[in-house]
Amino acid sequence: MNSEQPEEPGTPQPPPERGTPVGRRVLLGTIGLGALGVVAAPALQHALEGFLGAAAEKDPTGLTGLLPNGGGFRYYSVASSVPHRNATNYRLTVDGLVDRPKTYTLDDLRALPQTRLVKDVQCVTGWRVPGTPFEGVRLSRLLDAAGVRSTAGAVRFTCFDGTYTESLTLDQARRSDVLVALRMQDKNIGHDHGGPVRLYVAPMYFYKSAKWLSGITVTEDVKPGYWEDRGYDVDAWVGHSNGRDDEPTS
Ligand SMILES: Nc1nc2c(c(=O)[nH]1)N[C@H]1C(S)=C(S)[C@@H](COP(=O)(O)O)O[C@H]1N2
Ligand SMILES: [Mo]
Repeated sequence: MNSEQPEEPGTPQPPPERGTPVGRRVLLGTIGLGALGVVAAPALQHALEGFLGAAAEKDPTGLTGLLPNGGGFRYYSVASSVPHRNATNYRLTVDGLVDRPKTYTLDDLRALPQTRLVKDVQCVTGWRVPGTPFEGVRLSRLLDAAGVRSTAGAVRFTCFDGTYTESLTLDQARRSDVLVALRMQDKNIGHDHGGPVRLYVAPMYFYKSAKWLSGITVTEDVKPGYWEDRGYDVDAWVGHSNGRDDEPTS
């Protein structure tokens, strides 16, 4: 557990802009005190997420301690508490419109060929962490192993936090830069970052990269995920402004 990261955010809060500390005055000036106490518009809600957990411990106003952790990542969870899973009790199910549904253990996933990608991570709220390595099993490999039926058009992801969901079209899910990730920043993914296994959708905003991944269900159509139900784009392509968001050739 990284002590720099908040663990269980309660009320959401605004992130600093790209690693710049945001002072209390700026915060209040931007959104107004009233917005802190209620659930705001979806976009603001997301912009505000993941903040009070740590700050509240440090300051009763909940308005200080806005600094991102050293690596530039913020801790995000829409669930207030998430169970821990490890090599003993972690399971990933692949089911739905497939010929061979399967349940993987962590060791099963580790035994499969691993792909490593190093790209920028970008949250839709503006923060970015450049050149972050992710490593894991290509989602396309798990889909091929399951035998996707011809009627299928999409993939739905569920999480053992019991709340978060995401989805991709089948074409998106089959891209070579979409991983069922076991490692991030060249370490096994820790609990706070969605370990032991999270989705990593390299070319899309980071909200697509569902943490604590526990289910992959092949479906007919895309069913919008948690944030998408709250107003976010289902097709969450990151702008190509960094010139590094294209699909890798290898
Ligand atoms: N299960 C789950 N996955 C999630 C989220 C979440 O709240 N719950 N937040 C998303 C968002 S908005 C972002 S920016 C990233 C944050 O990942 P991190 O906590 O590793 O920085 O996770 C994404 N995946
Ligand atoms: Mo995000």
